[in-house]
Amino acid sequence: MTRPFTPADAIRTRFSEAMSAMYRAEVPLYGELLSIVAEVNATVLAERPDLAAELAAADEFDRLDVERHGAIRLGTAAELHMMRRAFAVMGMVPVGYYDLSVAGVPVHSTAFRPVDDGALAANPFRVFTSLLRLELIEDAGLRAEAETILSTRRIFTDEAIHLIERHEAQGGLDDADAGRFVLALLETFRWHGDARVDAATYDRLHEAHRLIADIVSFRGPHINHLTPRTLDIDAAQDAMQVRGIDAKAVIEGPPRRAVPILLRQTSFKAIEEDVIFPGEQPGQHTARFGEIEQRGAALTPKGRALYDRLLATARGEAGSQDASYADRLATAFAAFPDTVDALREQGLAWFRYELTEAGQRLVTTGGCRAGDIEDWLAAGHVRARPIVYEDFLPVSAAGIFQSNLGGTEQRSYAASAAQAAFEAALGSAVQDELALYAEVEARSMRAVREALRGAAA
Ligand code: OOG
Ligand code: NI
Repeated sequence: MTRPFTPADAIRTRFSEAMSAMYRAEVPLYGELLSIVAEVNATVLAERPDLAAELAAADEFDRLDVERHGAIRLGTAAELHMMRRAFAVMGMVPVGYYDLSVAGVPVHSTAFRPVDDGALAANPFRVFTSLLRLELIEDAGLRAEAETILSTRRIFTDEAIHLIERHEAQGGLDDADAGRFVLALLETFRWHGDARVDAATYDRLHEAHRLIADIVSFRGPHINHLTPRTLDIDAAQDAMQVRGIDAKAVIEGPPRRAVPILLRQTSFKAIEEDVIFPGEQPGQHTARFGEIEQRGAALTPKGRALYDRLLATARGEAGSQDASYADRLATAFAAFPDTVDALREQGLAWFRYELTEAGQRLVTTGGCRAGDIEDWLAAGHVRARPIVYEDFLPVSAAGIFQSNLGGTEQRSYAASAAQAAFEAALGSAVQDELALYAEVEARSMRAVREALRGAAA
């Protein structure tokens, strides 16, 4: 007799809820962020019923309250490999490659997330997962030491590994196993204040890069932040300041816009936490923080190139004192079209095409419709909705990393992207996020054409 398997979506939701509860207990300020975001979102939805309707139509309304991302930093290829297998149990696959060495952060990363429409609508929980690039530690002695320290730690419990293997062998987990898996995997993300290295070693790692100390010194890759999604990040940022939360000075990403694009993010500074080194020696460590994000339209390669260019313009003018960063950003982005129609007509964003009610009526009454998408859009039989961006931005991620590493230090690595090495460690290729958006758009166009041309037949 075979028992039914628990859907991956349900396991992912249970896990993200358990992680959120754990992080709330560990970092109470995160709980405050959640209430700020809940308040802001409720206000926005009350003031803008049109937005509520749009979100509902785009299958984004129900997921709003559960939507969040987290981040971890791993030390070895073997850890990343097992992490991929663990996330697979929850329907999360690696999407995208982010090289952060260019920003002075000695890691490269991917985002584990669901990719199917249904899974994204149920719960788009994502985990930004970084892998330390040991080869970027200059001091050969320290590099070898870090490698030895990491080689002896076990970040997964036996139970977690056992259930991952069972999931692979059976093709799923029953409900009891799914519950056990969630609890067992949660242990990997838990904070452990007792360092595995002595204070002197910690200091040397810290001197090489604060991030290296964070990754190498502890028993596991503690979750370092969780990020709820807000519908108005400026209001949420103000609310943080009103409550006296030490928020990052600038919001990363594009400026505020009528049609939000990509991703805007801000965070509160990492908290100082007590740690204990072997021999009961007390110390402090700073790594864990809270973040909020606002998501907008996914951009095509053309749109992304324009975004990158305008962002570089705003950032590059840092020397031109007079204007604030926010002003420079707003000025630069005046060149980015800000209506749904312009974004679509100029091929800057990805869209999902669907029948309007009039279009549906046409299909059911067997009416005939010649032409193609543009004609149907003009006739009001089809509508196009921007596809929400489900991924991350390397420049923003680097800004988030930096502001939570104390902010002052600036390293630079003469490194280049090493996607092949990352994928070898991962044990699979990462999915190309642009291909995923292109596929969603193409599929929606096909469905619309089939419906309307079928009606004509
Ligand atoms: C990850 C920082 C990146 C984001 O939202 O861009 C990130 C980290 O600090 O480990 O989470
Ligand atoms: Ni983040």
